[in-house]
Amino acid sequence: MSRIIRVGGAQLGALNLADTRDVAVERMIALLEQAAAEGCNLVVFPELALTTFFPRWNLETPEEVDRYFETDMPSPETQPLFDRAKELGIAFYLGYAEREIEGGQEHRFNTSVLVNGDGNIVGKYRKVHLPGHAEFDPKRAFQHLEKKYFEPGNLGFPVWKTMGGLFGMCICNDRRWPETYRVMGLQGVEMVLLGFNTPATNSQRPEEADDLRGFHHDLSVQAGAYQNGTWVVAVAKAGVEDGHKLLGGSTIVSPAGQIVAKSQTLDDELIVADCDLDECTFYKETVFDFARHRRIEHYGLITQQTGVVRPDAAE
Ligand code: ING
Repeated sequence: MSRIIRVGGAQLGALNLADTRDVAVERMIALLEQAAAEGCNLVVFPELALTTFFPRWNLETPEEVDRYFETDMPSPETQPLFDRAKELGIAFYLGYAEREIEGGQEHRFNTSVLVNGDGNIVGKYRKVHLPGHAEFDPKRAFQHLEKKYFEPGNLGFPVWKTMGGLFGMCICNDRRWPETYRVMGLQGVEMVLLGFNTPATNSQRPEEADDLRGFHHDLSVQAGAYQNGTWVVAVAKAGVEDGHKLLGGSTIVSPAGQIVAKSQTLDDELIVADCDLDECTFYKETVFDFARHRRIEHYGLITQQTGVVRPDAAE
């Protein structure tokens, strides 16, 4: 028995400040058409796929910030994407900046939605791990102000039963934290979908080689996949946006932790893999049979404290 999902990773190349949402949507529909032609059932788009990676800029006024946010999803600009995906019967993951107004309160999240082949939103996720800093930092080569523009996600790490399997979502920096995958792994997740926008250089260590960034990306998603017996699909917004380079390396990883597809360019590029969800079962029933092997009586520190507490100096 096999439950094969043909997955398309729809990597986007650069979106500059001057690029409108219509440009982004047009390029995403072209990738969707290509995915349909290659028989994909599911397509994963990047994090913040509708605009340039704006957290690299120090935006001063709410009006400047809100230009990058969506108050509705689908919005008028993204409706054509939803319509075309429904016509093609293709499910998709889309990352975007969400502005929620509830009871007179405004909240801003770095969000993704999972849309099924009928065009219905079956799940929403809000990025939990926000990297970078909350105030303009003149010492950095460029800014990474996600802590200024977004609140930490408040939806946890849900897993949804859809498309004949168990699917979860996360976003970019989440993929570096083992807790992300393990919370979904404890819900039996079989495929984790994520988009990312990763600066190719380290704003605090410009001399860091950018292949190290690629190594850390692969390490994170391969470990997450293997240690939880799940597929991981990680898709970049890549390329040079207004002079700032974003990492490529969109990747599809099997439950064995092996990379089965990887992008080769920094442009719009579709990677495709046939992912058999039944490949998860062996790992979930042997080496990572959590019920048989985990010893939670020893894991308390993981949720009892946030930062490091070092033991007192030995007597
Ligand atoms: N970007 C980066 C990421 O986690 C980063 C930020 C890069 C943090 C490298 C630490 C090291 O891939 C986003 N958008 O989270």
